[in-house]
Amino acid sequence: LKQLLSPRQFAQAIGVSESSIKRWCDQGRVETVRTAGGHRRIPISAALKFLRHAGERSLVDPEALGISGHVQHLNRALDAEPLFREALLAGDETTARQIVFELYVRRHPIGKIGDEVVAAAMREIGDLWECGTAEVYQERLACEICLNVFRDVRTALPAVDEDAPVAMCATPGGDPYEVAVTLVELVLRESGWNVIALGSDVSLDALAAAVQHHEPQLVCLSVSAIDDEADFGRSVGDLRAVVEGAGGTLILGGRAIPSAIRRRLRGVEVCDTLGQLASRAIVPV
Ligand code: B12
Repeated sequence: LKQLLSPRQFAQAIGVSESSIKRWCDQGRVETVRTAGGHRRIPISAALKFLRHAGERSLVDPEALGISGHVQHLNRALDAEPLFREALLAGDETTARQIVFELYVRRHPIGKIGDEVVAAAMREIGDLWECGTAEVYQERLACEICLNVFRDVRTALPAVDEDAPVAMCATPGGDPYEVAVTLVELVLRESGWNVIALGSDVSLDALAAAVQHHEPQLVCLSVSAIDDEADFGRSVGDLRAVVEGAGGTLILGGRAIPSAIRRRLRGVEVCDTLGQLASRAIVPV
């Protein structure tokens, strides 16, 4: 991706005249910085924000933004999964980033990108590792690439309102799975929550303390690994009491939640996918 665009490059990308872009820059419709010589430049994050959020304009020439070549015609998120997986396995962060941003500017919700592209690709990579076709380092590199790309997506999201309600997310103690919880963070940010992201491997006691301090209206726990199911069930029950006591709702999700464990979590809300989370986690007005 190019980091700074000239008005001409951005005009080419979205198929309007350069003078329209300059006008929008001056009206503040497109965030603009100035070079030392006084020329307008549009940060890539501002260009992506505009494309994704400013109504009817769409990307007609991705190459003008540095989104190029083979990922140019991805209209369905599912088409992107094999390309994304290949990029991860090859350690090709540039292509992985281009794919995610291509989908992002085509207005695919982050939850959908997470469910249909990232999780699907990582599941395949896990299977390849299990049967000895992929090396451990490829799996680790794939995670790092995802996390780097997500960091860039976060900077492209519009700023949340200062008075937006607070949501919190984490994985429980002993759960090292960062990719899923980072996607949860992005989905909540995209929905307009003011997110306090505590990351991975947070003991439920530590999380309860954070809840008491910040009183979030929503707490999302991403659960990919559980040591002791009975113990986990009890701790989640305690956490739920703390969250509800502070006026919030607890939502659980993640690969380790299905079946057996659900029965121990009676009354705790569970979502299976990020898409479900996005429709459930509407910011209260
Ligand atoms: C990456 C990875 C790791 C990395 C994680 C690194 C990191 N920084 O995150 C590391 C190296 C830590 C790791 C370790 C291990 N792993 Co591992 N790992 C994976 C892998 C390849 C991808 C996981 C991932 O990030 N997926 C991407 C996310 C986005 O997808 P997701 O988890 O499916 O999440 C989706 C939903 O569950 C949901 N969701 C998730 N959280 C939430 C939360 C909310 C609120 C909501 C609404 C929804 C939601 O939305 C997501 C998008 O759809 C999986 C393969 C797989 N099938 O998942 C194996 C896999 C899970 N690992 C496996 C194994 C065996 C291990 C180890 C035991 C290996 C070892 N011998 O050391 C250890 C155990 C670690 C532990 N303490 O549990 C096995 C598990 C087998 C089993 N039946 O349990 C798998 C399935 C690989 C395989 N095919 O064999 N692993």
